[in-house]
Amino acid sequence: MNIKEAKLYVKNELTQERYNHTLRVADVAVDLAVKNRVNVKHAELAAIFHDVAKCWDKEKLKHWFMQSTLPNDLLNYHHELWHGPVGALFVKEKFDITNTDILNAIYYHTTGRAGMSKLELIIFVADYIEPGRDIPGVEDVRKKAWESLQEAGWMILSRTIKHLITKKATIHPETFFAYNDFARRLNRF
Ligand code: DGI
Ligand code: FE
Ligand code: FE
Repeated sequence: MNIKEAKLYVKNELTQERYNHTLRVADVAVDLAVKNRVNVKHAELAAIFHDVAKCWDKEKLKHWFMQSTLPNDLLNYHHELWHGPVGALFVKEKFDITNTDILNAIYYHTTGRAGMSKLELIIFVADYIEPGRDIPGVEDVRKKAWESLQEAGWMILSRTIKHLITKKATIHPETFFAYNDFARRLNRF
């Protein structure tokens, strides 16, 4: 699967707006990969596919959970959390993408997890800071991302957790595990 074919495929799967977001995430991911000496092709491919299942309807996403070994506990959380795991399984089956780092970057791009690889973190950060994002305070995260991916990851997780609390939303355990992992790595006890 080359980059051109991947782009063409997701263009047909996504709305124009979501496709444009995907291209911006890919641009940022490539720059972060160069800076952090991560395989650029892997970063670009993971970025292009990260939201491949974003525009699927809830029933179709749910169906993928039911007929696979994806953990069913995710179905007890907001459906926003389903498109990463389903997308990872989808590209593995449809395009025979077997690189586990790429698959994990897609799988965990919404919740994060403890022990994220550099590639996983790049996709997680690029998704949050891409230039089309208009999240309050995103400018600080953008600046930090070029200094330290880990600090940027910590900032995103702490902001997302705060945001979810203000909305009285459930928070997936992986998000807390990711937060704690970064807090420990950054010596914040
Ligand atoms: O798919 P994108 O919009 O590009 O970005 P994303 O996959 O990071 O999804 C972001 C959404 O997911 C945002 O509305 C916040 C939500 N979210 C992230 N972590 C959690 C979460 N929602 C819940 N309920 N719990 C989480 O742990
Ligand atoms: Fe997403
Ligand atoms: Fe995204």
